[in-house]
Amino acid sequence: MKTPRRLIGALFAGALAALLPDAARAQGNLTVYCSVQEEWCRPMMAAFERATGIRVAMTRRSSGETMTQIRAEAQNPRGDVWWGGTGDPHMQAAQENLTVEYRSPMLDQLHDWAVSQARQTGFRTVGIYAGALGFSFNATELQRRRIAAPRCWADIAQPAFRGEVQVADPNTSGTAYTMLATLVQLMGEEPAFTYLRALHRNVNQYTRSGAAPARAVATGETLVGITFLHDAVTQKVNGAPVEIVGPCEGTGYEIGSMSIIRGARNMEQARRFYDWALSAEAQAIAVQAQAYQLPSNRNAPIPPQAPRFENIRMIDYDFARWGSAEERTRLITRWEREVRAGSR
Ligand code: S7P
Repeated sequence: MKTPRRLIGALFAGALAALLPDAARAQGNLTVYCSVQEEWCRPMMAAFERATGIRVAMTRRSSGETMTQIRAEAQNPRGDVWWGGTGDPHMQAAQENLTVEYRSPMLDQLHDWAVSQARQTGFRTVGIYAGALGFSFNATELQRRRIAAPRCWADIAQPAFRGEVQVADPNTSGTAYTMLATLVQLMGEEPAFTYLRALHRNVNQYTRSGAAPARAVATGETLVGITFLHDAVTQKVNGAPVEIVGPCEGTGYEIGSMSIIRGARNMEQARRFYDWALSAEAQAIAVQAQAYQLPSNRNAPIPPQAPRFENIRMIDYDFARWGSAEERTRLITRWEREVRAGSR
C-alpha cells in the first residue's frame, strides 16, 4: 500500500508529466555508436534529446572500430544506431547482415548519391554527408624547411618528406581505408601498392583515428597529413597555418553513412533518430560543430568552407565493389602484409 505522502507524490508527478510538452517527457532510450568527431557527436545527441525527450547513450569510435564492435556484439547487440563514419564499413555491415533495412520517409529529401548508397545495400544504410579525400600541410614549417609545396600524391612519397607524413591505420580508420581504395582505383592495384610502400618510408605514424593527422599538421607535429579535406578545413578555420590539397592526379571520397543495428533493443527510437538525422534541421548542426562535409539533405545549408567536388579532380569511386566485405578485408590484409610490415 502506498502511504498518503507517496500517493500525493505520484499523483503530482503524473499531473506534471501530462502538462509537459511531448519532447520534455522521457520517451525511452537510445544507444548510438557515433563515428564522426566527438565535437559533432555531442551536439547532435543533445539536440535529438531536446527534440524528442529520448535519452541517448553515445559512444564515439572510428568507423573500422565500430564495425568490429558491432560484429563482436552480433549475438547480443548493445547499440541501436550507428551514425556517421565512412560508407564502406557500413556497406560491409549491411552485407554481413549486421544492420537492418529501413526506408525512411525522409529519403525523398536526399541527394541522389545518398539514396544510391541506400539502394545498393537494400536500404540497410543511407548517406548522411559526403567529403573528398586529400592531404594538408603546415605552410609555416614547409617554408621554414624550404620544401616545395606538395600538390600531388606523387609529391608526398618523395624523399623530401621522409618521416613527415601522417595517415591513419585502415584497420581502425575509415579514412585510411578510403585512401587505400582510392589509390587502387586511381592507379591500378599493383602500382598503388608500389606507391604505398614508397609512402610508408615517409610515414611517421599510423594513427587510430582518421582526422588525427589534420590536427598534427595544425600543430606542426607532422608536415603532411592525409585526411578528408573537411577535417583539415576545421584546423584552418581555427587559425592553423594549414594548406589544403586536392591531389593533382585525382582523388576519392566518402559517403558518410548511418545504419540501424540488427537486434536493436530500441527500434522505435532508432527509427525516430534515423528520420530526424536526415532532416535539414539536424544536418545544419554540423556547421556549428565545425564539421564541413556536404550534407545529404537537399535543403540543408552547405557550409561555405566545405570543399566542393566541382573544384577537385574526383574519381568515380565504386562503392559497391570497394565497400564489399571481400575487397575490404582483402585490401587491408594485403596492406598489413606488404606495407605496414615493411621496414622504413
Ligand atoms: O571527422 C569527420 C570524419 O572525417 O570522420 C569520419 C571518419 O570515418 C571517422 O574517422 P575514422 O577515419 O577514424 O574512421 C568520417 O566519416 C568523417 O567525415
